[in-house]
Amino acid sequence: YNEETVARAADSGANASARFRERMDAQSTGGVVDTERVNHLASRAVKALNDIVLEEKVSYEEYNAFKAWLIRVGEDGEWPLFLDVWLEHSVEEVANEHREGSKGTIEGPYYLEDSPEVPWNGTIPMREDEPGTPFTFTGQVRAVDGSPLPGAKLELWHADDLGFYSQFAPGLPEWNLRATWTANEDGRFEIHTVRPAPYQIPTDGACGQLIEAAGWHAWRPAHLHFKVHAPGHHKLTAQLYFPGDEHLEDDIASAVKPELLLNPQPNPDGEGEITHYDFVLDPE
Ligand code: MBD
Ligand code: FE
Repeated sequence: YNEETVARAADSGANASARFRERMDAQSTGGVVDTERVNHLASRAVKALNDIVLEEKVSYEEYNAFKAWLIRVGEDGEWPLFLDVWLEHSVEEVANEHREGSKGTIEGPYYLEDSPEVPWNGTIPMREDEPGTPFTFTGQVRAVDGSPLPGAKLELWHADDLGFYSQFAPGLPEWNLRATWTANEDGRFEIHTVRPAPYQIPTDGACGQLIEAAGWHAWRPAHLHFKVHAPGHHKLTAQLYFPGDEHLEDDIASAVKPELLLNPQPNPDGEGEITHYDFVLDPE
């Protein structure tokens, strides 16, 4: 897997920017935020930055370093990464504050639509010699009233055992560790994959430069990304985490919640580990 180790920030950033632009272009565009709201939010954002400069007595040296860094974020294609790591968690909090079903969390920069469909108990696309602990994930999709949701769709995407995502790092098959399951007539699913590794955001780009300059760290705990949806219900975007992970308490993306922890056990019927987790969807 040598090639993966040469994954570069500017490549994954360019991919993330291009994929995001494609998705936005496919949706209805233009005028989605009205003038009054843009005026209000943009004015507040500009004022917040000016307040920092005045209160902190920011120097020309600091201003120019900031300006150079912002330029580099764009050049490295790291706006999706920067925004999803340091801002999306608040947007998610606002969006889902009234949900009664399962807790969600941020989507992050590496989701792709239309991953390959597999049966309700299928195996995720992976390499023949895919490294990592075999991982079985069973559960049920239900409505808040407890009724099962047959035919619910579950999209799963996650990093490999080295922390790389297909289509954002070189040398991986196109749909590696990405798939869509359809729950059976009881709303149940049985997912077969491997455990992902903890994820380090690229250290060689603008975001890595900020982390280094500020003395922060670049780690997210190992996680499985899900989107779960069924007709008449709100789509749930979630991530699930593993107990004992070093970075549960200091996720750089602030996206861990206690409800999102799995409880994997040795699999009595097979290799590796097994875990159970149910998803409860809110009505639309
Ligand atoms: C990830 O894999 C991720 O999930 C988030 C939120 C940010 C950066 C990388
Ligand atoms: Fe991720």
